Amino acid sequence: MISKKFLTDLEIDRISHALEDGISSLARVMGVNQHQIEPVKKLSQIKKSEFGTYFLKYPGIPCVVSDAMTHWPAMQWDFQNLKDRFGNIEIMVQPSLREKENKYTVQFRDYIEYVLGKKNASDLLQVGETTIPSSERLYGLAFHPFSTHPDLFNEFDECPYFVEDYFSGLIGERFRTAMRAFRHHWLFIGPKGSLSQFHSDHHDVMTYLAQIKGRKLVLLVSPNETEKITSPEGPLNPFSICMHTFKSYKEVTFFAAVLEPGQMLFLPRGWNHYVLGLTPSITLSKDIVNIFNFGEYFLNLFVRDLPYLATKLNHLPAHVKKQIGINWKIRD
Ligand SMILES: O=C(O)CCC(=O)C(=O)O
Ligand SMILES: [Fe+2]
Repeated sequence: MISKKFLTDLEIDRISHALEDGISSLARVMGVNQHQIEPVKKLSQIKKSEFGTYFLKYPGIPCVVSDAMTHWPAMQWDFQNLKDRFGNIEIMVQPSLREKENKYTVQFRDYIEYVLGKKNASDLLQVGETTIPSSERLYGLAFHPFSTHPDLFNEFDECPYFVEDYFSGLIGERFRTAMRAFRHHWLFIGPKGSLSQFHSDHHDVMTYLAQIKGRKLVLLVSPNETEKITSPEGPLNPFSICMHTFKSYKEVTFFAAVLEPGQMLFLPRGWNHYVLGLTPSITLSKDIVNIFNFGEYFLNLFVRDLPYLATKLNHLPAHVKKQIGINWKIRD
């Protein structure tokens, strides 16, 4: 069994190699029983009217959809043309999703060279910044070119054909501006070994992960089993299971899939996901809200997390605030 959070290239190759024997071969590498690994359902030609009832009713069933992105201009994105488009932008990179510390600002152009293995982490960072251990990968997961390049919205579907989405379905320019300002779109660009540790998405949104380039391993755990993969020290790392901290890991079912370009993973609300880049990759992700999660989303964001929401609105650019009619400011 592999024993660290960040995996070396060799360890990732070992996982890729095991995957050639099928998804259940992961059990061997993870040190769990074969029956604990289930393949994620693969779907196409989905009827919207049936999808909600069968796949989204809590706790829902995650799935990989193979025919939602074929017509997207975004399928043409690659490392080179994104570098040509956004080379001068500065982006924030960090070792792993939800990592609070160790965030670094780097030039997008240099970061792409790093993603492709042509630069080391130390070449990327400014003089004076601490050197990072060579096992850690820097992940460009806060890259958000959409506000400065709204033309990007014409290159993919904000709402895939098989699902309802209030963010894109409700009409009105003001509403759309507000929703886009909220940042419900995410572009993840990362090297081989990029890591998003087990987490579920903010405020109970549902999410799609659209794979544009490269391959990723995804492991999913139902919201009903969250406590089995959670400890005060952090989430379970499926490739370094610590018996003491996670007594019940032998009871967890891991839904697993390898995401290939053109495939879209759809996650109902609350599903825990662990995502490992098997190669350099580009993934586009979008939050979805509809009748199946609106209640929880509303309670989370507008009731429980109201101070966060107010602060976020307070910090929107002045022209956006004006456009959507925010006439107030938070007092110091
Ligand atoms: O692709 C990844 O590394 C993680 C993506 C993710 O967690 C999300 O979009 O919600
Ligand atoms: Fe996520």
